[in-house]
Amino acid sequence: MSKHTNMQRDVLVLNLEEQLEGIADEKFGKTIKECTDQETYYILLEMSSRLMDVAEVYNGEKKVYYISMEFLIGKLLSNNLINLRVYDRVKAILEKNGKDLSKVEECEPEPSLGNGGLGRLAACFLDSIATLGLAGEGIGLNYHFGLFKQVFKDHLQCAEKNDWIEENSWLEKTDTTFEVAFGDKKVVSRLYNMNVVGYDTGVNKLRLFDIESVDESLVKKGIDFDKTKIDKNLTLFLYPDDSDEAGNLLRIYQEYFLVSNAAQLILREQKERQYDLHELHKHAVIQINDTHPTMIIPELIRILVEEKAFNIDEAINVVSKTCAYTNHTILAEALETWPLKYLEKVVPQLVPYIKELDKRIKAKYKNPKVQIIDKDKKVHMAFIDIHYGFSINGVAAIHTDILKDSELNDFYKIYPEKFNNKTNGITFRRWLLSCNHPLADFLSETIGDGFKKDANKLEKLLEHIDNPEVLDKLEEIKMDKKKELASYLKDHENVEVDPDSIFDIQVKRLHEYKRQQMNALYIIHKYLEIKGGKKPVRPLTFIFGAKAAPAYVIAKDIIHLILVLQEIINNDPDVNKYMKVVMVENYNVSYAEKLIPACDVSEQISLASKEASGTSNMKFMLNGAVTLGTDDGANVEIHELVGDDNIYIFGISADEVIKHYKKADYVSKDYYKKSPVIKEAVDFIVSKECLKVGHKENLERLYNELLNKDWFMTLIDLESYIAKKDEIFADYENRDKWKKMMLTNIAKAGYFSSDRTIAEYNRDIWHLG
Ligand code: NTF
Repeated sequence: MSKHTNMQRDVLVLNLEEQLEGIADEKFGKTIKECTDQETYYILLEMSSRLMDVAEVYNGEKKVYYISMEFLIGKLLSNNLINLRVYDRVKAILEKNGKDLSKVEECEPEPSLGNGGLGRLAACFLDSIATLGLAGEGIGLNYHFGLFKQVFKDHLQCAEKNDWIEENSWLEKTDTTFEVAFGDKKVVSRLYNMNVVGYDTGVNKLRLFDIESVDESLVKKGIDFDKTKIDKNLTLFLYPDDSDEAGNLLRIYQEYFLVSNAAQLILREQKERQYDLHELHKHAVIQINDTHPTMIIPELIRILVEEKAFNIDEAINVVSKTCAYTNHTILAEALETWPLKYLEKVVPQLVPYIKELDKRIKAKYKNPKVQIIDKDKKVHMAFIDIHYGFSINGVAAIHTDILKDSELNDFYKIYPEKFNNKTNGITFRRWLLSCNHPLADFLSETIGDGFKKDANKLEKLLEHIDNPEVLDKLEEIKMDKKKELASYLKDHENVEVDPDSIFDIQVKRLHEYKRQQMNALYIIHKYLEIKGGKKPVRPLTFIFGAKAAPAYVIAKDIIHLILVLQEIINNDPDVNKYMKVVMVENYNVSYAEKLIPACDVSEQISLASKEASGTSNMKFMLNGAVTLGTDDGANVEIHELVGDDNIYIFGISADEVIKHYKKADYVSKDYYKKSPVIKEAVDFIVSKECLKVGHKENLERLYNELLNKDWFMTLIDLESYIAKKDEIFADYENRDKWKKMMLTNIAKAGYFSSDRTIAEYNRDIWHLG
């Protein structure tokens, strides 16, 4: 930070109280004491932006552009105050004036500009890029409605629109506008900026593009809207329903809108700084977050050829040296393949370039599996990234190995040097300092606050593994967080849970591969056991948070089942003393911040090989939960770090799963027939009890799916899951052992700081100065 800006900041911070009073007076003609929580929120917004205005802006010779359709930033107030290093002072000043900062935080609307892990990762990365003092920015879209708001009616998920943009917000409208031309229409974009503050460092920007002509009145019932009116709906929603052609086309319009704006922004900056575009790769690196922004490659090539007088070879060469791709999944349905005819309609100007890129590959390689345009005239977006980018990374060690050895093996054989792993990470500012103040404070007292800048210092905690005071304090902090959550659940979900029970939590998008249905089958099993007279030693609380894609029928059926179980179990006087089920409504980042610190058992139970990494597993561990999981994604690395004694692993291995898929020999009914325990649990889905509360159609469909398809092999792992879960619950009673496991998990979580991940991206891919 330069001396000059440092001084300006010092002046502001020294007079923080005066500053705040000044803003209160200017804005509302009141003192802080007289302001409402809402007004206080606006005052803090203004104060933060003054502090950000005097912070350093990074501008190195080379910059990373992290392009993503999603930035799941969550609320920003608390995080920004922490990163600006004024949180404690602000809190104290508010307290003096009779205000509670956590109440003020509640006034902030949550921007839900992402679906789950992929979008949240992008937000963590921006925090770490700024914290490490790297020049970088995020480029995304300013959706008016984020991921839908989930409401439960009649035990079913309903989707409602989820707005967040207010007059006064972290968004700053700029004068930058670009023209974006599609095949059949043109729109004019508008750039909005959001500051991204690093922890005790400078500020970067998140660039969000919008169109002025968005018409929010297009939304009719729930989240239904006319998908064909592109000039009015382009940035209306995150992920339109893509189950039909109009939804798919809108998605391509959105993706091209993103990359066209990104390309114009990047090239404008190169021009302003008088860089030679032949050396683009020396000044810019573009990280393509999953395949969604892949069209940046043909778009840049097109602009260089058509507007900057490059010949095609030069253009391909420089763009290929500038773009890097991150793969976040091996699930076929998430790997985008667009019918060429869709691209011809939306972006005809790119089609000749995509064909040229494809032609060059076809000339070189006969293997149909590596060709960009396949025989059905579908364009494999990931293949563009792999052939015409310089780096491809997976997001956890096992995931990258699976990419190399099976999913993308044909490519790995061609370009072994391009493949690399970058195990995901999370920002400790949000997922510890902000969401768990008591734990962060206690850690500072015990091991010093070095861990805030260097997460590996958390390991120092291990020195205290035999210190009963430290262990008891960890337990006490956990208990306080459980009490807070219990009271929140009472107010918001109208469910009473016992803070003395074990909090077993599974929060993540609803997907069959993540196997919430397996957790539900365990709950049924436990319920039947209790009914049969076998009581657990300690009550159990099973908490879920999950949204299902509105077009994903079975996922919605699984939510239905969980809500039906919640109703039956919580109202059964024989059972509700011993167990409760809570499916929280509208799980989002803010909810995660309440659930994660209160968790005892972290459910990470995906079918091995299917969860690329997972990131909630890291957040739970950091907050002292113990993982119950399969050897999948980053669980594998957690397992290696904490050792067998501090994690509960079950289920078949990724290799076995892959073998089953190759041979297509998994028959779920065999497992059902073989095991009375499995049969009993599965049959309960269509039992009289369930049918009385729930809907026949949904429950029968789910039952049949499990019996006849079960694509993600729930039944193969169910028995070992039940056994492991019983074991972890029994071990919870060995309090000394459990507290030590908590401590070990916290101490070993340092590796999963996104600062480490970003340092690796920079070292191996970006090479920023
Ligand atoms: C997700 N991918 C993966 O499913 C998670 O395992 C991973 O932690 C996150 O990405 C972040 O890397 C997706 O959401 C997508 F879109 F690729 F399917």
